[in-house]
Amino acid sequence: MVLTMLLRFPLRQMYPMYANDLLALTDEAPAALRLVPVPAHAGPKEDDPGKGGDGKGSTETGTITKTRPKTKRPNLYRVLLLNDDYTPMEFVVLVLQDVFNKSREDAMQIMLHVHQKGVGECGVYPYEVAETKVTRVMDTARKNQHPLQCVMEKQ
Ligand code: TYC
Repeated sequence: MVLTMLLRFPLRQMYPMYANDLLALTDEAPAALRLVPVPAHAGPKEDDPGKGGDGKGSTETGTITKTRPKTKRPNLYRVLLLNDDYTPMEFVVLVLQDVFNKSREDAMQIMLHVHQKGVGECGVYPYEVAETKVTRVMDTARKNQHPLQCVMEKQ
């Protein structure tokens, strides 16, 4: 009710074009206009002396809440292995097991797919995880003098 009074004057006079929006914030709004239903227990208790609980509702308050989940899904990136003619198959399988936590069987399948098709997906990750995996593959390939290439692309 306090809010209602505040909103009635002078805001409503100052912003007549927002009259319905202002009304929607109050507990006097028709149900269809209300942003948030004011719970029955939000007002003063009838037997609460000193708080204006005189039944006239002079200090009636309501909590206006509008919860909106702020979770954002991260952009995802595919990490891809490229085929070449020189990197040993066994090395690729070990990299897939070590960097991408693949089972021996899955690693073998991915390696053969890349060997036959030219490119294959090792996994899909948020940006920084994907970047770290690409770096690990490239570093270990270079240290072992293999030309194996690993790239990431936005999904
Ligand atoms: N083509 C390689 C060979 O025949 C094997 C290989 C597989 C290399 C996958 C790279 O990403 C790769 N030794």
